[in-house]
Amino acid sequence: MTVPTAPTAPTAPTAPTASPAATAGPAGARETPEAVFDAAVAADERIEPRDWMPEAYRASLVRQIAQHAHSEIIGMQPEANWITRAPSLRRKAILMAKVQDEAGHGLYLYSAAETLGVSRDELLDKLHTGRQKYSSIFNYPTLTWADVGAIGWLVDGAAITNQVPLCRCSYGPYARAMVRICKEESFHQRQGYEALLALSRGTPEQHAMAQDAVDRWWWPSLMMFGPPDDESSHSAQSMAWKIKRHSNDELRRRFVDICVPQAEALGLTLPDPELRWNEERGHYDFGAIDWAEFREVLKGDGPCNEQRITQRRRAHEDGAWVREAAAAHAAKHGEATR
Ligand code: BYC
Repeated sequence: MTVPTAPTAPTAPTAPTASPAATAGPAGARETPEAVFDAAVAADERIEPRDWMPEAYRASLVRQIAQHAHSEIIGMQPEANWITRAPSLRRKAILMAKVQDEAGHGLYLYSAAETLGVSRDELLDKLHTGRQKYSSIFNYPTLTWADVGAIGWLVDGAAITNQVPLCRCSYGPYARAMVRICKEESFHQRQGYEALLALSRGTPEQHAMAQDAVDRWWWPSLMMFGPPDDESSHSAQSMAWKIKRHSNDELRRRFVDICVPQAEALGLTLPDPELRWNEERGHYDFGAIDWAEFREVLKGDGPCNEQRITQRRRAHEDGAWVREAAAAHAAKHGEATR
């Protein structure tokens, strides 16, 4: 049986950049920077760091990119929990590579945010003091080895569905970072699927372990796409600016449609008795999401919120000497080459 294909990342679009503060319009009339920005967005051109941009556009990008970067580095924790207990050398090597990839994604994204005039230190401080969010999904525990497979299949699968359109985001540095991230996420999704398939086809105990993991990760994965469209405060503006290309509900529907046949191929059941194909809509109908649970997790009251942020602060403190050593080395190197 072939492993169902994960959505693949498109190659990097090569749209021209928005012209910096061009002032002459077609009839020679002077154009405001805002008009130049609006025209670039309308023409699907890229906005680059030195281009004029509305302050609200900049702030919204910082908010989204920072939340995204924080999710990548906090997301290392639930999976790292299983590195020392991976069932074979092969599984351990794959998992270590995956967790390292997530750190890399964090780095690309913090770098993209820095092009908007914020520093990484400032963003990390906001994460550590609860002033910026990270994805709700990482506040759930990884109780068994099968959770590593379920995260790869469902969490990385949801991430790809959400992030492939971000490769076409109007802000150049974010869009370009997403191209590479999506390629790596596709590999992560495949490894999760393959690990779950091995369990599903294993002993009855292994099959039950895979099913239990899917039962626990399915609904939180659907919450990753954010609140329903009528409660999404940022969607309309972000879509007008072409930061987001699709609404939260649209991407969630797309993800469900992708997962149903994959679950069938895995021999596992998605924990939703209301899941059925709707011929008229051309999509699967699915049951109601527990938005009260989502709000609790966002408020900080999910099963692992406290553990995740405590561990993150500790890792940051433990890494202080590395940052100091790197800064000292850079200063010395700078002096030597002056
Ligand atoms: N969790 O108006 P809305 C990964 C917040 S990394 C927490 O719809 P927007 C991976 C939202 O921020 C996965 N908070 O917002 C890593 C906003 O709050 P603020 C992360 C959420 O921005 C390692 C408020 O709710 N992916 O996959 O239009 C290993 C209202 O929401 C969540 C990204 O970050 C949530 N689930 O849409 C494996 C992708 N949902 O800021 C895998 C980039 C919403 O007003 N981000 N909120 O305080 C996005 O695409 C969009 O920001 C979202 C939300 C779709 C997430």
